[in-house]
Amino acid sequence: MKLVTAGESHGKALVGILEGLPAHLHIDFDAIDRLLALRQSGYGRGARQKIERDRVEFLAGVRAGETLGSPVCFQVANRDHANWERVMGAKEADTSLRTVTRVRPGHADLSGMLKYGQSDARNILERSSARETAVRVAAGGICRQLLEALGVFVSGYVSEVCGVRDEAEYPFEALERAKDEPLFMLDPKKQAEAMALIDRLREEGDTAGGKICIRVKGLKSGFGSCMSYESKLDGKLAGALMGVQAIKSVEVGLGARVASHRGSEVHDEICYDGGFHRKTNRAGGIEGGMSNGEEIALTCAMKPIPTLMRGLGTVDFVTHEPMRADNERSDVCAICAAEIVLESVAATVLAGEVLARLGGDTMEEVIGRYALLP
Ligand code: EPS
Repeated sequence: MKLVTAGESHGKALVGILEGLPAHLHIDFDAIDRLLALRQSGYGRGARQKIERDRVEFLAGVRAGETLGSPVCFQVANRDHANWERVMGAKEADTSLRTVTRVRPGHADLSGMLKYGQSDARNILERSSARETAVRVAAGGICRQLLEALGVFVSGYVSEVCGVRDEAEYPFEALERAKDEPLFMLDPKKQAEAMALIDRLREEGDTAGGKICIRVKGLKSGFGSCMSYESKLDGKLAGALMGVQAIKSVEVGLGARVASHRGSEVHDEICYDGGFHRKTNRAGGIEGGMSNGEEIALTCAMKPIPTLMRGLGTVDFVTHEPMRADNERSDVCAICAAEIVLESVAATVLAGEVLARLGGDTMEEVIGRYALLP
């Protein structure tokens, strides 16, 4: 299965094409729209989210609510495009409008301009913008529905905002209620502290990142492979999750903590009770590059949004004069959006792994083959 996305932040729409889905996958359109709405939610977002009302629209590959086995094409419209038609028109555009030359530290602006021969960062930031993740959430929404038909569920929560940390461990069933919380945090005291911090940062023209825990329940063992380095499941997940805007690290299970503990404190002892299990899950459900049947546990770090309202020091791209970086408006913290995006990207990788291993032209074949796995 392959996902291609296209679209600029203030262009007409974001588009995705998913190729390789089996026929007869029932699509719950409302469930995808609920994920899109969740991606727009969260304490600390900026004014843009008041403009957008993201909805998925299918253009191809789905008929009467079911996939046909052909490539599935879908779009999420940019409502803000109505305000940007003169700037972003495909055939005619006034490129003297809304130019950005005071390149922003932490963004793709400067490296992108040098690489693509542009003198206006608009031509870079429109695509590097995290707005693109809306369509990856739509793709992930489709993939989650495939996984759910097999009994595989993806969830998660926010475990840190800019140093305000929740280190508690939660059972999978407790995670879903995070989506009812303003910062997707499960500890009310920590969440209140994080919200107060976001208020303070907004006043100071600053931004915050944080950490997100993603968990997957119900995936059988043997997805990914120990046989070649490219097929390791942890490598594929980490690569895809690092491909989400602003994600700077991905840890599996104990992650970086493995370095400071002895073997007996890191590895999970094996037992048998009618099936093989681990007594603990420090490996985060992946050993030797393969799922081991335990929950998959991933922790991702998001950097603070690089557009600061107070502007970091930079130089103008054209004049080379030192000045404060450009800003038009900015989120203070988009950790909830990132949480939904990371769940969606993990679901897309795992659905791809399931289809690569099992094949199947129809959902019935995929479900039947999955049921035969130990
Ligand atoms: C983004 C900048 C902001 C965010 C945007 C990502 O948009 P604008 O420049 O239009 O104010 O709101 O995110 C979204 C629009 C979204 O839907 O997530 C950036 O520079 O990455």
